[in-house]
Amino acid sequence: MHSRPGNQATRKEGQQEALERDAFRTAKESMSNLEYGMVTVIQVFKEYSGEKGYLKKADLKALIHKEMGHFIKKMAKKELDELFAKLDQNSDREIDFKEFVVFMAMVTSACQELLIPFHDTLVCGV
Ligand SMILES: [Ca+2]
Repeated sequence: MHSRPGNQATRKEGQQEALERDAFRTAKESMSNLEYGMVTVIQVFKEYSGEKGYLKKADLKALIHKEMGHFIKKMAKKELDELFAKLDQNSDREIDFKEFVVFMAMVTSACQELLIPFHDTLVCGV
């Protein structure tokens, strides 16, 4: 069976992506905890923003509930609306990555002030 040029291109792209994933996986293993944390922030943003590249309010809500449950208590609709408006600095009803990073900085700063040593772990109760 002959493969079509389109299939070859797709296969080549798949191989390139696999190589990049392997290289990234190798790099990730040698990263510091801080670098690993930064990569995780990027990956989580991409996971929830998807192809569109920004967070709508429902995306932010899901991200907070699923990824930040130890740091942020469940929010009422009004609280989420207020948070979203505060984070959406250019008022386009989307949270882009730069706006998201500000949110990460706000939460991290709040947690740093409230860190409570607890056995071998640190517990943050925002
Ligand atoms: Ca925005």
